[in-house]
Parts: sequence; C-alpha cells; structure tokens
Amino acid sequence: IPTLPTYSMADVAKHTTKENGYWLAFRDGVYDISSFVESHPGGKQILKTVEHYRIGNLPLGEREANENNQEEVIDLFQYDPERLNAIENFFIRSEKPYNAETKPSMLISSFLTPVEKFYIRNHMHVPFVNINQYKLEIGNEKSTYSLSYDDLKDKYQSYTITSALQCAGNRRNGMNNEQQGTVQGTQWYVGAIGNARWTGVKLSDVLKSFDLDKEGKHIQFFGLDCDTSQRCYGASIPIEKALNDDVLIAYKMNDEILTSDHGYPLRILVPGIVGARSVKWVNRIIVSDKEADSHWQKADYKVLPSSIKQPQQIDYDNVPAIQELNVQSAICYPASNDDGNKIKILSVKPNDDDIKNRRLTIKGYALSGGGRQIHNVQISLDHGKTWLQTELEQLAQPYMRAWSWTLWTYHIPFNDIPSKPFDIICRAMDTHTNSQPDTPLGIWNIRGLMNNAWHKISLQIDE
Ligand code: MTE
Ligand code: MO
Repeated sequence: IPTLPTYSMADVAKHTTKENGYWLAFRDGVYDISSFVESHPGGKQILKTVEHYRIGNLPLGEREANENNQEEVIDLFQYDPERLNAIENFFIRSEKPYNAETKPSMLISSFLTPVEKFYIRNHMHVPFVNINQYKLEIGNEKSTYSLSYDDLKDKYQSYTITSALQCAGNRRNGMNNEQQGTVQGTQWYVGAIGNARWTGVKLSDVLKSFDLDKEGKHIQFFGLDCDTSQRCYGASIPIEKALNDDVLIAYKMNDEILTSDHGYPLRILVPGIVGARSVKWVNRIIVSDKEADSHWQKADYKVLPSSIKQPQQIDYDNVPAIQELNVQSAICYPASNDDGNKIKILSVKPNDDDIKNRRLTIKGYALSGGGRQIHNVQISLDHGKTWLQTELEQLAQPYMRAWSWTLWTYHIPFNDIPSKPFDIICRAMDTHTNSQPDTPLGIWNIRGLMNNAWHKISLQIDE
C-alpha cells in the first residue's frame, strides 16, 4: 500500500509490550494490533487476517521471511453497514470496531431516541447474517433446541417495553483525574445511552417452553460476531433476572426491524442492567451453573478496587461482573456540537423563546438501575450549596419496572444567572433514595466504569 510508511523488522520488534503497543509483520505489511490484543489476550497471531489494522509496509528486502505465509487476508469488517450522516448525530470514538455516541443535543430532543441517533457500541465487526439459514440455539448441558427467526415470531406472544440502554462506560471520560490517573477504554462523554421501544418475545416464555427454567444459575448469550478463532461476543445474567423480569429476545426497535448495527436479526434486551449484557446478533442461549466464559463477562465490565492501576494485576474471578445500573443523570442542553470531552467553557446564545421569556432552559436525562424510578432531579448554580427542583417527563411504570429514562427541564430566570462563567451541576435520586456521588474520587476504577458522579458544565451567556 503505497500511501503507508515503511517499517523495518527492527521497528516491529520494538513493539511487543503494552506501553509501546503490539505490532505484527505479515507478508508485506506491518500491523498495529494493540487494540485487538487488549480485548483478546493471547490472540496475537489470529489478527494476521485483519487488514484494517495495517499501518505500514515492510522494506522489499525483508518481505521474503514472511512470504511462506499464504493465509488469505480477509477484512472482518466488510459487512459493517454504511453509516450515512453519522457525524451529524454522533461523536465517533472509533471506526473499527465502530463506536459512536449520541451528541447531547440529540439525546434530549425526543423522549424516544430515533434509531439513527442511538449510540452504537461494537466490540468487533458487524457479522454477516443469512436470514434463511439463521437459527437461534437454546439449551443446557443435556439438550439443545433451535428456532428459526419466523418460529420465534410466530410461536410466542410479543411484548413491547420502553427501556433505556446504557453502556457501563458511559461518562468514562469524567473519571480521569490527577490523583488517581487516566482510565483505560473508549473515552465516552454523556452519550453512550439511549431510550427506545423494544419489541420481542419474553426470554422466560422461550425458556419455559423447552422446560429450561428448572435448573441452572445463569443464562449465557452469544453473538454471531466472532474472531477468527471463533471466540464470540458473549455475556450472561443471573437466571432470576431472566425468569422474573421483562428480558426480551427483541426483533424491533422503535417499531422497526432491528438494524444491523443494533443486532439484526435478534438481540437480547436486558432492561435495568448495563448494556454489555444485551447481546446483539444473538444465536446461542445456554442455561448453565456458570457465567459466560467470554472476555467481556470474565475480564472486563468489572469495577476493580481503586488501588489497582494495571488491570492485569488482579484475579478477575474474585470480582463480580457488573449487572444493575446505578443512578445517573447528565446535562444535555445547552451543549455544543463539538466533542463534549473537549469543551471547557461553553458559550451559549439563548434561543428566541428563552430571550422572550428572559430565562435559560436547561435539559437532561436521568435513569436508575434495576427498574427503580427516578424520584427527583435537581440542579445547583452554587457548586452544590443549594438545589433547585427540575420538572420531570417520565412514564408511569409498574413498581420496580421503570426501565425507561426520565427527561428533565429547568428554566433559570436571567436575573438569577451569575454574570461570570458559571457552573451548573445536576444530580438525581431514585425512589429508593439512592443518589449520585458528588465527585468520581470515591468510585474511581482503572477501567472507568459506572461513573455516575454529579455532572457539571461550565458556561457563559453570549449577549
Ligand atoms: N453484543 C454483541 N454481540 N457484540 C457487542 O460488541 N456490545 C455490547 C452490547 N451487546 C456488543 C453486544 C455493549 S458493551 C453495549 S453497551 C450494547 O450492546 C450497545 O448496544 P447498541 O450498540 O445497540 O447501542
Ligand atoms: Mo457497553
């Protein structure tokens, strides 16, 4: 590839550690596979087949050593869809795998997040699906059953729930701090969250129909997105959650067939629980005494003690996998369409309506885990000394089944706005009086997961 730089085998040899990154020479190319190695420990040679990690060429004289290697170069990402207008709606955090978070102004512009604005969090490529051959396998150690896409839709009653989905890494960027250090992972601002109507069949109905609800401790889910050694994305939830709650095998999002980025043809939707368990492109469900044996269940999506500064310093088996979300809120309006992580002080021009009414409108979202409803959301203009009650927009939902998010609004009269740049902080409380910590200091963890500290923006009014 003529546009890429040339690296010698000696250059490649310098990149074999976490600090310098992992490089690989294969045929005439040089590949930086650091991001792959991070989530596939021990999987170095597998990546030989992934062309997009290529960063350069080997000099002619050094190519021969690699020439006997005749494996095909396949781009696993060839089935990722075209994503039109993505930069209008998203801050794109990575292209391959594709990770895009919704811009804050889009988040609060409707109670249901439109599919084309809903965040996308892929750990690998979007898999190829042939719907005529597609089968969902369901079983335990003794038996395995299978359902086609049509079987699933025809044989079981359909349900629709409104539920938020939030990545455990949402707001990770806010967890970086001077004392404890920079957290590792995709640097999300406040947009790795969305709220949608999900339609599908109840996982509990399907389990019961095969008599799979009598034993086992965990329900494991696996997706069609597998690396070349057939390790697939996977996660699990406790069986109690699967049997007692509105866990869906979903085929629609906002009343439309799932898009490929959101898991076509079927995805799991586990309401109230971190997004990582809502497995997309699901093709295998296993009832077991054990949790799913995947990297994302066993060695990621765990809140490590704050003393741990290198994730590999700890035996992950002793740390529980995150399930229920915590109580969360964020300010989404006013906001800039430039990357939220980079804005220090936001310059705001009040809209016409606000000018007429001599006020500034503030909006955001709030959500709690495990089906707990939001009780209140408050904002403070004086660094938390006094608090103002916001107006909530929320659904009436059954007790312990509040899966939807809450949107909130507050109008600050112009007369109450401090003249200099000023801070707005928001915080939410759920119906169990769980509330958010004032800073991320006490909940800091090296992977930057579950940041639900008070959200703050600094702004000044442009006259
Ligand atoms: N399922 C599969 N098969 N592969 C994935 O990479 N990512 C998970 C989850 N399900 C993932 C997956 C994570 S970490 C999150 S937060 C949600 O999907 C994101 O769902 P979305 O992309 O539809 O917003
Ligand atoms: Mo996630």
